[in-house]
Amino acid sequence: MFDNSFLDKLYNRDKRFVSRAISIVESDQIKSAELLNKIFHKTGNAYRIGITGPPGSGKSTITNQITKLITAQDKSVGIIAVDPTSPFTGGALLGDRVRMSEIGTHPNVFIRSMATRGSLGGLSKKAIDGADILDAAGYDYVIFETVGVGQSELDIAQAADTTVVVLVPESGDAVQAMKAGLMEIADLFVLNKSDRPGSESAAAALKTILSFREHTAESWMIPIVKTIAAENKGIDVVLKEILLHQNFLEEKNLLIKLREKRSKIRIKEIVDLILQKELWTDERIHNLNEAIEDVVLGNISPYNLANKIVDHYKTQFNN
Ligand SMILES: Nc1nc2c(ncn2[C@@H]2O[C@H](COP(=O)(O)OP(=O)(O)O)[C@@H](O)[C@H]2O)c(=O)[nH]1
Ligand SMILES: [Mg+2]
Repeated sequence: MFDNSFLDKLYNRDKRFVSRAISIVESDQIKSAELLNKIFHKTGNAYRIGITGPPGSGKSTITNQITKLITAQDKSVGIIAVDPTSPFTGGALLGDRVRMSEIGTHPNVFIRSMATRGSLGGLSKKAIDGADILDAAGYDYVIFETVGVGQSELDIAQAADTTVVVLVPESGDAVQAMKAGLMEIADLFVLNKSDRPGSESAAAALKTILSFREHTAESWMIPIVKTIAAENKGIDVVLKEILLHQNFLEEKNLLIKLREKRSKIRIKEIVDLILQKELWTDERIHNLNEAIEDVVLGNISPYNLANKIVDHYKTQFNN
C-alpha cells in the first residue's frame, strides 16, 4: 500500500506526502498501523517540545517565534496544534492567522492542526502517531501545541521531551495550573504577557510553589522565563532553556529513560485497543444487549455477566 516512492517522498519532507501520511493516522486505523510499522525505523531523531497552557496565554505566538528562531538556524520544525482556539485551526483573529501562515509556508516548517472534537481518547494517540510521521519525515523538532485542560491534552504534553507551560500574570493562574496538573508536567515555565501588571508577583508565586517541590543536586531546576511574546521579547531565552533541558536529559542519560517510559505506556494502550476490538464483536455486543434486562431485574450481577462475556472470549482460543 505504501510503496517506496510514497515513503521516499515522505522521508524527503515532501509536504503533500507528509500531510497525506498524517491524514492516514488520523482516519484509518488499519492503514495507520501499517504505515507506522514501515516508518518506525526512521523515528527517534526529532526532539519533541510540548507547549501547553490556558487558552489565550500566548502558546501560538510563542510557537510561531520559536519556530522562526529554529529555522533561522537551518533546522526544520513540524508542528501539531491541538487547540480549538488556535490560529492554526482558523479560530482566531486575522492577524494571528496571518502570522501563522507566514511560518507555514516556510519550506522547513510543517503545520497540522487536530481538532478536539470527536473521540477525545483517541486524540492523544493521533497526535503522538502524527509526531512519529513528522519525526520519520526528518523534522529536527516536533512541537505539540495543546490547551492545558483535560487529560487528553496532558497526555499529549507528556509525549514531549521538554514540556513548556505558558501562564499569564492574571491572578490565580499559577494556582489554576497546579489544579489542572500542569505543575507536574512542566520542565519550564513561561510567564507570558509580562507587559501586564502583576507579572512580578505572579513570578514570585510560581517560584514559591516550585520551591515546595522535592529536588536533589541531580534534578533539573525548573526555570521561569518572563516573556512578552507579542513583542518577541524573551523567546530566545525560552529556546535556550529548552535546549539546556535537552542537554540535561541527554547528559544524564534520562532522555532514553523518558522515551522508554513513554513507549511502555503507548504499547499498553495499543494492546488495550487491540483486545477491546477483538473482544467486542457483534456477537458479544448482542449477548450483552440480550442479557442486560436480567441485570436490571437482579437475576444476574454485572460482574457475573462481565465474566461470562470474558469467558466467551477466552473459549475462542481454547477451541
Ligand atoms: N499583551 C500581550 N498580548 C499578547 C502577548 N503574547 C500574545 N499576546 C496576544 O494574546 C492573544 C492570544 O495569543 P495566542 O498566541 O493565540 O494564544 P494561545 O491561545 O495560547 O495560542 C493574541 O491576540 C496575542 O497577540 C504578550 O506578551 N502581551
Ligand atoms: Mg493557540
